[in-house]
Amino acid sequence: MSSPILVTCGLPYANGPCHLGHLRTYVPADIFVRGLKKMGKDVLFVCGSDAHGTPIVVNAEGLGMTPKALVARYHQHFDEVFKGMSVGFDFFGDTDDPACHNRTQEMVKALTDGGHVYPKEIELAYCPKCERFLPDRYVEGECPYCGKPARGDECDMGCGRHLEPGEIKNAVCKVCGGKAEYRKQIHYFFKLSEFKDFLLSYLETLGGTASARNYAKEWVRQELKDWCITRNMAWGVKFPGHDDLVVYVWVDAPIGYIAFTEEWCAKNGRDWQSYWKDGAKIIHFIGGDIVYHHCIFWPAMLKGAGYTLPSAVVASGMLKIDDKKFSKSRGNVIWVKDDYLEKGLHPDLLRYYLASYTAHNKEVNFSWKIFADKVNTELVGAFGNFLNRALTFTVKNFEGKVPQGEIDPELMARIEQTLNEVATSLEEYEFKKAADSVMTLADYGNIYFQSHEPWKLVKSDMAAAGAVLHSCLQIAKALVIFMEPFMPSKMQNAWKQLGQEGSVAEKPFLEALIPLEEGRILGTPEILFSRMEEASVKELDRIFQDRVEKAEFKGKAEEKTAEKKGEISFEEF
Ligand code: B3M
Ligand code: ZN
Repeated sequence: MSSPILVTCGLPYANGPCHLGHLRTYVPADIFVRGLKKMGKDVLFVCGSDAHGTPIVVNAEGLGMTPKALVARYHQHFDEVFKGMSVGFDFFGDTDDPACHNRTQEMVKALTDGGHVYPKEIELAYCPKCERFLPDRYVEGECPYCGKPARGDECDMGCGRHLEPGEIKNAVCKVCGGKAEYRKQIHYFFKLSEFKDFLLSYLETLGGTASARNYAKEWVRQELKDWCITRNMAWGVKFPGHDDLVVYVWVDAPIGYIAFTEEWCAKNGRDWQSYWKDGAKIIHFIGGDIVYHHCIFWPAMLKGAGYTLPSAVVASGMLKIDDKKFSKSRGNVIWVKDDYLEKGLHPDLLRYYLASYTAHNKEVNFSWKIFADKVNTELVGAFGNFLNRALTFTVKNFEGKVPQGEIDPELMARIEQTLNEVATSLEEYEFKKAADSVMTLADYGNIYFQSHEPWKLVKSDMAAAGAVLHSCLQIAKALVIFMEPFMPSKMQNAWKQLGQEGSVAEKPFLEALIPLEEGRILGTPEILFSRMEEASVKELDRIFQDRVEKAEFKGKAEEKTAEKKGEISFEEF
């Protein structure tokens, strides 16, 4: 087998439920991994909950829970939703696992020993009333660069910059709302500025989406400040030698990728170093908003500590709902569990939508109306229709067996062409292109069936009719194999209908070129995709619109109270 490939997905904060925006990254990554397996690659797919950081601590405090309990709750939630959506991680860990604590401390020590970390006194926001320092999201104020309202660690409503501790102006304590003061403290810094030349040449070789690479290059060319990697908190990974400090969450979060690999390897008799020390292919799938961390901080840390560098960073475009910016506080959100899975909707329909709507690095717009249109035209009208026609016709006219007769060589060539397109597109992270190629083959199948008029041939030339159906069923077989990465459970059902054994997930793409065995008994044809009726689309949309209206109402009321108190209102986190 070829050298191992590790695919990871950005770690969800175990802080709130899974929404459609999350799936924009996880579903294509899963499709990619399934595709690689079909190309015979040795691939490992890991992810886990991001357990640390101030958002979790602040939220847990607000809920009267420990951070650990909050993390456990959402860890389980994400695990269930991923399973429900057929996102099949080999390992789904948690950055509070001992493996992650150990690996983080080892790496921080290696960076320190290598002279890449130094202490420095800085002025930090401190709340005199709460008697504590205010790291990251504990503090809100103004962005020093653009003046917009910002959080302690990022200018989320303005210029989007990452903010270093102490940079925020007019700091206010998020817990008590009081004005913060600035106090001196020793913190530890990673000498990111030393990695400028390394990063500039590394980014030239980095694979994945061009948008991620170019964005990162721009930042590196402009400014590269040293990075404060410690925080005054109890929850997190202790900074070696300083029990009052933990490392910044963006240090241990990506180290989770290594820790999860170690945990999986320990259980499966593999050597984690073959992934992280010996130059395996490491591919990170992330949301477009965390490119900075994955293309700048992370490779510099890996380089400094002597680990394998990622070979690709694949950043997904954002998600809009009803053409409006995704926003939890504005109610412009679709919750995967409540609004989708628990409404009895099949995961594969949404997987198909997310992958085939547009290119991976572009913005996806979701609406229930478009969802229903895509299901009804593409899945019911084209794909499902072809499969069902080929199968029911054979069952009716050929005693439910694969008919005898030569498979049309032109059609076989067409299948081979699709195979090449699908494999190449997947390798280039062009998921829409891959899905479109499969759908084009389904259209070809429909036209082939229609133009060869087997319903006439069965009356005049049974042998010719047999050859047509054998050919059509061969297309059906290919379609099912090619579509499996996108719609795994629907395709498993179709595989059975074709009278095939085993799991279609385990069949390589090349199997599509093996002729269906004549005389093989087919399964019972079933409708694979059902139409989405207008009434149910309206009902789903009503639930969504109600939420938006409620949020608008609540937002207006809050704005009024904020105005009265003279406060600035912030988007929740
Ligand atoms: N937990 C989520 C985000 O910022 C964050 C990702 C960590 S990946 C190492 O999108
Ligand atoms: Zn700003």
